[in-house]
Amino acid sequence: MEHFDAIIIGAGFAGLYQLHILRDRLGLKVKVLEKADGVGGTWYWNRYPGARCDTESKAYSYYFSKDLYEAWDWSERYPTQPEIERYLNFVCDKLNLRKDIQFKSEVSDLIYSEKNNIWSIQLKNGNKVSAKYVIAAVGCLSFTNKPEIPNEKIFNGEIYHTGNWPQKNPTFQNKRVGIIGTGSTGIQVIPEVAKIAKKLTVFQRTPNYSVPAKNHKLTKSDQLNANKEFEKLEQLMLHHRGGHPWTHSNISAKDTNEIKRNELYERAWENGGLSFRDTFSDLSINNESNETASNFIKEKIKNIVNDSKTANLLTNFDHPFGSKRPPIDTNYYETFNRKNVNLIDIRENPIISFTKNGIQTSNDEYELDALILATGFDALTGTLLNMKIKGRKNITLNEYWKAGPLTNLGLSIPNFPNLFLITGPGSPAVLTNMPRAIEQHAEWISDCIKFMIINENDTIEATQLSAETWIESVYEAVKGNFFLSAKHSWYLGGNIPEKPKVFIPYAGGLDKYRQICDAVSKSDYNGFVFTKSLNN
Ligand code: FAD
Ligand code: NA7
Repeated sequence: MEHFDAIIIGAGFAGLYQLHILRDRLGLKVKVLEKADGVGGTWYWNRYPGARCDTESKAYSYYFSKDLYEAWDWSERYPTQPEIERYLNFVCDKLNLRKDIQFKSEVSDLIYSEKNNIWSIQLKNGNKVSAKYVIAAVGCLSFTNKPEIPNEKIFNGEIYHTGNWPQKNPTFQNKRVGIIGTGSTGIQVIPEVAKIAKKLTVFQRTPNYSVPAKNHKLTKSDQLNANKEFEKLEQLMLHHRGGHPWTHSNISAKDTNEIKRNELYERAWENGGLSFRDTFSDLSINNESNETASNFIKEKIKNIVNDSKTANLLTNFDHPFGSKRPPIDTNYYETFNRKNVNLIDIRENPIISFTKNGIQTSNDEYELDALILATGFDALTGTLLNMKIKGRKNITLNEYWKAGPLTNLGLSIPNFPNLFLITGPGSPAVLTNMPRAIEQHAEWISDCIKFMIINENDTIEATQLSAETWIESVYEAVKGNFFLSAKHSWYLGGNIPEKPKVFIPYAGGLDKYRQICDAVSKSDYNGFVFTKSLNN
């Protein structure tokens, strides 16, 4: 069995950077194990029509090297899936990473041996390797949520999940297509499929508040500006709670007079994108303020959508603006003015089962040639728990996290020594522009391993007390935030029936979180214990 200093699981944004710094800065013997047959992670699997990043390209890039940043030019304000996949392949080749990545290698089991402080890593194909350190860079949105709809086997049509899209793009020309899901993904895929399908039926459980993306091609001068502004953008992202390149508003919506408030909303709407939610400082914590944003968006939707019944369904919100991941779109609401698009309310009339020819809801049958599930992911914990992970004293991660994930800083789990998580539960992860959170984690992990090498430590492990204290901080950070009030929210495990209903990511801000992590490393890792074997 081949032995490595470190095994990294996953070859997305996180795994690639972690490989680079452990191998090229620390000189370790490292291997990346990746289930797919290519790099990209999210941007390998999510190749549905319209797949695109909602973070602007100038911010959705690695920032650890200015040279690398300048060597790549993005073509649009928001990069498409194929362009991000190309970018990650470019990074992979530029840093000569590919030779240390083993594709088609899905990890099924991770077993820790207390006798020799080594992880044994079992692959689904039967192969095994071992390592001192394991870094799970498995992604927080990579385990698809496929709702169980009875009688799937009798359905004669095709079924696709957006998060596991076939390499060979299916064709929807002249087909009757159904889409379940109106989250960020549904909102991207619906306008694209509507353009090609004979008929599109959208099954909506919960309407979403979407803001126009205002995407556009980037000119040569936009690209040069992004390079010139590298340091400025870096600083902005460093100080923004979500790692985005803009500043926070310090104005309360409820304390701003209506004319001024609408002027600011209009400006933000025209500018487009995720920064709309930062128009005012109190949209996520004050009812009155939140309602101003909610009403503004409702009005916009009603002005765009011609049919009043459809417009009512699209604005029949049951959660405050921003309490779920706010989507951005290109022609989403406009799509419902097309003659070939039909919106069905499955909150009122739930889906009961598949039929031979389509989908049966409580009040009607819809004939379909293809069904697209844009139903999201078992977020933050799903991919980790999909592996059988056994730590000290044969404790399994599934048992240990029965009541909800317990980590110190989302980076490390008591009883699972030398196992690090990138953007794990309890870290800011999905509440951020993720490349910023990923770089911060990978660097913290690399610094920690360097510290261990210098101090000749064998193991590092979060203490039970530090993890319990940290999870209290995670709950504390979200108190009073509307995040807690959205039904079915995947931030709360609400989209997966059997999942514990706890708020999973750290909502205190990436800026503050970074300071906490830095203080921990400066204190020689307060909250962690190290061991040394007798041989040292
Ligand atoms: P991933 O990219 O998910 O990579 C994880 C890799 O681990 C995958 O390749 C997977 O195959 C592999 N893996 C998992 N389990 C195993 C196993 N057992 N064995 C071997 N390999 C395994 N973030 C933003 O910041 N802005 C956005 O606008 C944005 N849009 C998104 C849109 C979509 C449709 C999705 C799904 C996510 C989006 N995200 C966005 C989040 C996105 O996941 C992150 O930005 C980033 O790509 C995560 O990188 P990662 O390397 O951590 O994980
Ligand atoms: P989301 O945000 O989880 O959205 C999933 C959608 O699917 C949402 O509208 C759900 O309705 C719907 N859904 C999920 N399960 C069901 C069932 N069982 N029945 C009916 N409808 C269902 O996933 P996305 O992929 O859009 O976005 C996830 C992240 O990935 C996001 O950050 C993007 O950037 C990429 P609900 O709201 O739960 O009622």
